[in-house]
Amino acid sequence: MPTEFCGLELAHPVINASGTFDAIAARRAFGDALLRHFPFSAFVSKTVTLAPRQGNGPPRLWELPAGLLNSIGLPNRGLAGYLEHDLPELARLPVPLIVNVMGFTPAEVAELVAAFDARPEVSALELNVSCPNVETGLVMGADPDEIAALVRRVRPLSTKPIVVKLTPNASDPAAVAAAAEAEGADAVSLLNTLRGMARHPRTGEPWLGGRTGGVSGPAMRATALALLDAVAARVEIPIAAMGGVQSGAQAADLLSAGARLVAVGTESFRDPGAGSRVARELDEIQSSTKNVAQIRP
Ligand code: RRO
Repeated sequence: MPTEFCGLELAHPVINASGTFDAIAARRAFGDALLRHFPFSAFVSKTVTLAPRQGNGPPRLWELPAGLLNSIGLPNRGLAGYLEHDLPELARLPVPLIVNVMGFTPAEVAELVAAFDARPEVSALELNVSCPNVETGLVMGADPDEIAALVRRVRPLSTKPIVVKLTPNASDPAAVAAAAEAEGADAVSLLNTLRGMARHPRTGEPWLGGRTGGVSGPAMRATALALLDAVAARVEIPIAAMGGVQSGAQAADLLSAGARLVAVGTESFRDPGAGSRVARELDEIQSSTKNVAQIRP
């Protein structure tokens, strides 16, 4: 199932959702077998910020009946630490590397985009815009004008494909996607997590150290399909879709709703090989659909 995405030639349409698969830890756990059987056709790194971050205090997770609530809070080494420690390891993966970046002002995003433009190990950039612009107080990915201004600013700084990751915590994410496309984004990905909360079962206080978190997993499947349907009607650039995918059939739903790629996220926490399994099941579905089409055109 070779698939083209923003000029990248991928072996199949299944990638990972940012922050849901730690390829460096997986390499330590599984050794070179990980490289021989890498579950995804491209690897999206966890979010990198300019400065190092500790992340949120515990607890960071809460299990839901059909998914996960997380409030990890972007722990990462920061740009310099990522370039020194993470990038050399991720460059050894057998698939193209897409680096996910987040800044708290457009200037910070610009600095990150320019820094990664200079790195040949990086095939594309994904902008995580699910955070407030500290200058305007608006969540960048929730407002079409904020996104337009951001993409206009960073687009000239990189020749690499730029993917804008949409948040469902917006009144009109399809308008955000259209604004990103108009300013030169090469693709959009959707969706980031939906804001949610859990209360401590005994004290009634907020459970998560970060107070609120983001819902992912099967609970998000219907939301992802509806959002994808709306975005696919508004943009022509390719879409990488995700939201609770656990099987090839669910990946096929996203492809038929207009996605070019499908990302596996929360399912990888349960089964680190989920990406390979979903790709295999998807291949079987696509082959049998083609056979049926040949019998009954
Ligand atoms: O680190 C997080 O808590 C986090 C991020 Br940056 C994100 O984009 N989405 C999410 O669900 N959690």
